[in-house]
Amino acid sequence: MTGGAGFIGANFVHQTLATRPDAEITVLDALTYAGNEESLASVRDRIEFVHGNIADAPLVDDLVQKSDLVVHFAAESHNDNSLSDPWPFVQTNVIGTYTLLQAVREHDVRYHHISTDEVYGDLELDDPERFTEATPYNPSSPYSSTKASSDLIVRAWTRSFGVKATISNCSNNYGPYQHVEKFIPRQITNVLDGVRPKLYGAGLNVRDWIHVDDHNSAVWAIIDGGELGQTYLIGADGEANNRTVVESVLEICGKGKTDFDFVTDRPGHDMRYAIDSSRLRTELGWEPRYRDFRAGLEATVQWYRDNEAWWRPQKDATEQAYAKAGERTL
Ligand code: NAD
Ligand code: TDX
Repeated sequence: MTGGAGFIGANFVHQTLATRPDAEITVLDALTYAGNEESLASVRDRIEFVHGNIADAPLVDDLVQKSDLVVHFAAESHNDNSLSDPWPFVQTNVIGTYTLLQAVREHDVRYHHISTDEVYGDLELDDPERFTEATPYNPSSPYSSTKASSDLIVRAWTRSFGVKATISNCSNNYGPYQHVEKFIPRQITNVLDGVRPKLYGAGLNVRDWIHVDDHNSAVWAIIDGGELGQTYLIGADGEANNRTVVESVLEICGKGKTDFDFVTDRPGHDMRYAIDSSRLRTELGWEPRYRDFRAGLEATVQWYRDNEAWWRPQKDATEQAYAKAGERTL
């Protein structure tokens, strides 16, 4: 697998070792600013860790040759960073995925591609429709456009070269080991530091939250039972606007519900994402385990309270990057 030192990938390693003790896992990860070996420290002797880049074709070819399944999580994953500097997104998300596809094609290895609902663009707040597997691609940001590009490469390699691939497009994840640049960990750690949370624009943008363990159980359902060449949307009916999420974090931490600031909006900020995951549920029988977002959020706040040593080293640099990008209180 790729990207095992990142947020979702590290949780995938832990879940897989817990539920499939016979699995032999090799992690390929470049340990960018977003990768953290500490996330794998407790299982380090149960996996093979390779420090390397998914765009390194000879390395990828060698590792793929020795594998019977490739699950591709590695990516540049943060929209705000993609607005400051899109190049690493093209390099990793497009060229990196191309490199993996060439290797699985060469060695006829089963491949699962992890992607995002952001490839579909956004919805109006009052749109009765949600994203389905048939929704046309319409990405807004450098991040989502490079993820869309990677999905299209997978589809083309499947059709033209018979690569044995499936794709999943998931909504916003939350849970342990998420980098403090992302919305929920950023606000939790701000509140723990006595800093007011920061809402972009009017705070009305809606995200469809899913616990990372539910994302990963869906990935396994698709690997086990998904039809080759097909795409599955992953979501847990968790729509909430950003202001509601911040109010919940403040409440959980014993602060006033209005103790937040509005800051400069993200350029091109997608208004709403919403997933219809009927296909995954009816065809593969998958169901989320975390149905109570508030309870999942409470557990996540507790995880960041208990694991300051994990996130503290990234916190100052992350906030400095936001300040340098011009974020200011409205
Ligand atoms: P992350 O940024 O936390 O982790 C990315 C990992 O990939 C890091 O460990 C990093 O070191 C590694 N990486 C980056 N570039 C690399 C390269 N060139 N070679 C090797 N390793 C490299 O990301 P995440 O939030 O865990 O997302 C994982 C995947 O899930 C991504 O493909 C993302 O698009 C997708 N996704 C994320 C979400 C979400 O809410 N976070 C939702 C849907 C889909
Ligand atoms: O400080 C903040 N204040 C704020 O209001 C930050 C960091 C974000 N936001 C808003 C922007 C979004 O509406 O919160 C929402 C969530 O923001 P992010 O955590 O940056 O996530 P998003 O842009 O929605 O993308 C995420 O979900 C889809 C992941 O980062 C992607 O990797 C995934 O594909």
